[in-house]
Amino acid sequence: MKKVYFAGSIRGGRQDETLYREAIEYIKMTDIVLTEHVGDLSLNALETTEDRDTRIYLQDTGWLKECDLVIAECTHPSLGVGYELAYAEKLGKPCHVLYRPKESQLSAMIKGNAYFHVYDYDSLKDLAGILDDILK
Ligand code: 6IA
Repeated sequence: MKKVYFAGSIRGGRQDETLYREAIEYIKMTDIVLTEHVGDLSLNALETTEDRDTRIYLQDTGWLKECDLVIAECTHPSLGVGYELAYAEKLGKPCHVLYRPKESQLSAMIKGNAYFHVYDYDSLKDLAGILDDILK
């Protein structure tokens, strides 16, 4: 079983929360997701204390070192997800980026970087096939 770091917007906005959760549940049928909180409907993204944020940073960068691959949903832009992708690239982890071109334009810093495997899709129903390809 592969260890997957699933990245999705938290403080950048939770519009895609349900989709993240569905993707995470799908991945968990065959593999391990280190970052289940990204799809957690009870997450209060606005709550913050300095201590908690330090713990989150240390925990997430630890998981990036531990994971076998990163899957990032980037339709809804997030500073944290962009940072995680750059961090994972420096660690040499395979990075797979999902986004829906009808709803947003992917940053050139991601789309223009040949290191990232970018997958366009239309809706949730297309995700299973893409995730199967990534995880096989
Ligand atoms: O800038 P953003 O918040 O949108 O960044 C989202 C990315 O950063 C996600 O892919 C996460 O891996 C990571 N991240 C951001 N916030 C958290 C977090 N907050 N916990 C874990 N990872 C995070 C907990 C909030 C708390 C009130 C329960």
